[in-house]
Amino acid sequence: MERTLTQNKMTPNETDFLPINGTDYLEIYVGNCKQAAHYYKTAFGFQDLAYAGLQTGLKDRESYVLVQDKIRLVLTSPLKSGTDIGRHIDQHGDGVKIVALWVDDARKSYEETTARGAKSYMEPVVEKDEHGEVVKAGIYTYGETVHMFVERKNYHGVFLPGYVEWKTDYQPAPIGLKYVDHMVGNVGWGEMNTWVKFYAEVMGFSQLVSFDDKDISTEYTALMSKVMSNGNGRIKFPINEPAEGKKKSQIEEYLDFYEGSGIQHIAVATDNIIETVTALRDRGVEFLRVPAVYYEDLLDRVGEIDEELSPLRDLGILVDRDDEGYLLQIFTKPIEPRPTMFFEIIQRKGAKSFGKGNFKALFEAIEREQEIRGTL
Ligand code: TYF
Ligand code: FE
Repeated sequence: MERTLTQNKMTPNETDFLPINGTDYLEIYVGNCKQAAHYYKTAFGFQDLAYAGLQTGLKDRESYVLVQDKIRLVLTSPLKSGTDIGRHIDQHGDGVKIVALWVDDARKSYEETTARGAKSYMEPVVEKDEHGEVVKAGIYTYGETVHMFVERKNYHGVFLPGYVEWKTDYQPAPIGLKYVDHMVGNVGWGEMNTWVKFYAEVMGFSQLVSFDDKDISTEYTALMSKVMSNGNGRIKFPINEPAEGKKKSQIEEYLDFYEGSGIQHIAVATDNIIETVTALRDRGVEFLRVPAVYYEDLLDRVGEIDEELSPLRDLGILVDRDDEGYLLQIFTKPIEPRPTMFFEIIQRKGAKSFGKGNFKALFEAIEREQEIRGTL
């Protein structure tokens, strides 16, 4: 059963101890950031923004920063052996290390959360260059994943102090990705409520929705999921835990291959999913497919929608409706050799939920992929 709970509603004299303006950037540790940057530009339409590495005096790592509307991606690789980045990649493969949150007061964010039990990743530091000043501080969440608080006082540089502008002649067109809608974490057996409690008590988030294994168990796979959201609703973090099923849950498969808890999918919003997905497919991005029968009774299930059925069917876009409207969504296949991280493309037309009506068809599509991989 889907339970939609109320959003954080604070009484006038109660204040959010961790106000967050939005997602600041996502940093992915990758084996080859130069090639990864090419992939995110070519396939996903990201644009050059900033660089740090040998040319800026760094000796141990290199980062390329890409942008598309409000989304900033930092791709980082080590330049030598024995770094924590290299160790992270060795254990997890390419994966999201940092989910940075844009705040007005990074020191206070750090103090409030560590006082409530957050494990420190980085004490507050002031970073400066000729373009101004930024305060950063970080705490750990599940696995080795980090939340960095970024306070951009009066910073006018391209990204952060230490980065220089990066602009090349190769600049494929953007494909309409707008902002990070939600980011999903997979956590180990029995850990979901620990992390729900972490987001509630340490970060002041509240629970939006929960699904249990009865909602979303298919023939083989099973999982539980709870969605945590911050006060203004700009940050939404669903958390999945595997549940016992007939065969290996897709969440368990992730945990085995990632060798721990971590980010499972990044959902990015578009205003025109048909155009965005058409462009992504043209550029070689592979998506999960549901069987054609999904579209036979789609309009009976979701009612009237603005889009024509045939492009949705041709592209494999899924549709779901809730009390407030509907949403369109589609999922890429994993984007690295390990079956771990993938992207979701989502267009919301009023709906605030996560596509519960699609879970069965979607999870069965994931199972078909697991079967092909031989990991089911
Ligand atoms: O974020 C969500 O909840 C949806 C559905 O392994 C979902 O995108 C949940 C779990 C999963 C894949 C998609
Ligand atoms: Fe999602």
